[in-house]
Amino acid sequence: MSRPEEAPIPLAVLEEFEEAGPLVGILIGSESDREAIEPAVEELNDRGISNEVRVLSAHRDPRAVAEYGSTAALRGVRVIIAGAGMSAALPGVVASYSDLPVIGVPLTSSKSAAGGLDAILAIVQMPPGVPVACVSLNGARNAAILTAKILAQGGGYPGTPPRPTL
Ligand code: RP5
Repeated sequence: MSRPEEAPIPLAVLEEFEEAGPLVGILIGSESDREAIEPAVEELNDRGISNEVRVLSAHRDPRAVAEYGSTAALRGVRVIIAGAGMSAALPGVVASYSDLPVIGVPLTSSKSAAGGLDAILAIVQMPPGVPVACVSLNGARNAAILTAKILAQGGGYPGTPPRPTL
């Protein structure tokens, strides 16, 4: 798959979307993950970085995850944060459909048999060729800070502090 900056996006494709997407897509595997991912939303909002939260389950609704991953870059999304608990396939699955950097957030779940270690292992053990970054357990805020650092490279984002001149 070619990267968006290498392949100009045909106008007809862009016209399919009603409006441009935000810079950051935040995915969670369940509505029960919403509270745990909220620190990422707050951190991005504090930094003035546009974002959206979507509840998409890699296991319960894989087609929707595929569609999101396949179209996110075309909508203008530049980083995807994906939080999930238990058998946390969401970050890896969305990464398999997108060339955007994906930051996984392993989350604890009251249903977890391993207190969150299951989610950590699911996210960090991606096969070679399909990288997913992984922050700490329930590290939603760190995921947002890492996202801001990624966005600050290259063109940056609105309000990015100027780079120091050496
Ligand atoms: C995972 O299973 C979700 O990310 C969530 O952390 C966990 C439990 O989901 P629910 O059964 O509460 O919807 O897929």
